[in-house]
Amino acid sequence: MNSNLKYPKALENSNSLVAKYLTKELFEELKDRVTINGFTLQNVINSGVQNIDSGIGAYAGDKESYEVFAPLFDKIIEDYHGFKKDDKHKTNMNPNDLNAPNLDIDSQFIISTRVRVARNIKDIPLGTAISKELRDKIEQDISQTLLSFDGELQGKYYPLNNITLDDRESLIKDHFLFKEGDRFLQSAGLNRDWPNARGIFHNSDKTFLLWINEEDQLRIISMQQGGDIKEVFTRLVLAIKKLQEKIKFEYDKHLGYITSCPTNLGTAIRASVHIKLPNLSTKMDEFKEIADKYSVQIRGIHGEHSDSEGGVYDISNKRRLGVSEVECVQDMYNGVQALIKREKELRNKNY
Ligand code: ADP
Ligand code: DAR
Repeated sequence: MNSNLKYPKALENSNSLVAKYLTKELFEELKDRVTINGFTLQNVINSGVQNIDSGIGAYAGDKESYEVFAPLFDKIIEDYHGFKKDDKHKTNMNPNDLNAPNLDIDSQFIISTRVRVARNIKDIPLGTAISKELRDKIEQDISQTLLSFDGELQGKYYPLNNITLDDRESLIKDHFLFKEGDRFLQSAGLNRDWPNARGIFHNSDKTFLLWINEEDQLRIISMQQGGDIKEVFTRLVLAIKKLQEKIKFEYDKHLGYITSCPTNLGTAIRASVHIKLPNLSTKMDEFKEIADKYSVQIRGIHGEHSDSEGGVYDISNKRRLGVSEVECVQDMYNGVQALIKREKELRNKNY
């Protein structure tokens, strides 16, 4: 029993989805619940309580968290994804179903393209609740599996412990490596024992990369310079299929691929381009209007909570649950196509 647990007053000053939906009544209903891995309501909301500027404020400790704390998570999921309790997720990773001829053959606008998915290992607690021993085992098992990859996917695993600070900073600057977990991840328990059992695998061209034990246990990444979105997606699907031959991922027929943060549920995919839009970025209202119309997000070039640099923006799909992987990548493609069309019109008008 956790009867001495009191409703966190900090939430009264927050605009997060946890603050919005965790009423005092719901808090009383959920405060004594705990998952099979010992994850409590306090664990679920700690990030949102410690960081009142959170957008969401909640993390799951395991697949069961989404069932045990469903009265809270279901509301967060419906608000963020527009996905209701009885809705069904779907999947389609067939690149042939993606209609995406290269939008920028002469590289006037798109600097680089990246498509990533998050995955977690079936029947293992998420990074928020995992033990050091199990996290170490995940690193060993996944890096061992990757050693068998050949052809374009052949590469090398670099444990974070063995990467010098200079090399880490250079890999982060060049967008290949994750930044050290921010305060949101810290409060969610995702930075425990950092940097042990964290690392990056990549091929010699750094077009196929895999992060181990960051926010999720795997971040499977395909990326390259230029705007050939279909080629990037095709490589990602090849890597996912190869990994699935050896590893079982946590999946739910309603929520799709299970992730520590509810914003990544479903396909757990982010398809993005880094793009130069010097004219459209002087008309941010119009820029945002086009982005909203095509369900794409405008972000800075170092991902979450970062700023645009040199007029370069990160444009990525907003939808990822209740839609297929092909639909998410198509969303991004269609949004980028509309942004480039408008950029060209404004550029021609200015000449
Ligand atoms: P997540 O995959 O968790 O959403 P972010 O979007 O925050 O991660 O990006 C993680 C890293 O990948 C950041 O350093 C970001 O700069 C880099 N990145 C994202 N999209 C691209 C892209 N299209 N080209 C190059 N780097 C990218
Ligand atoms: N910063 C946390 C998580 C938002 C989604 N981003 C992730 N999962 N990286 C928040 O609640 O704002």
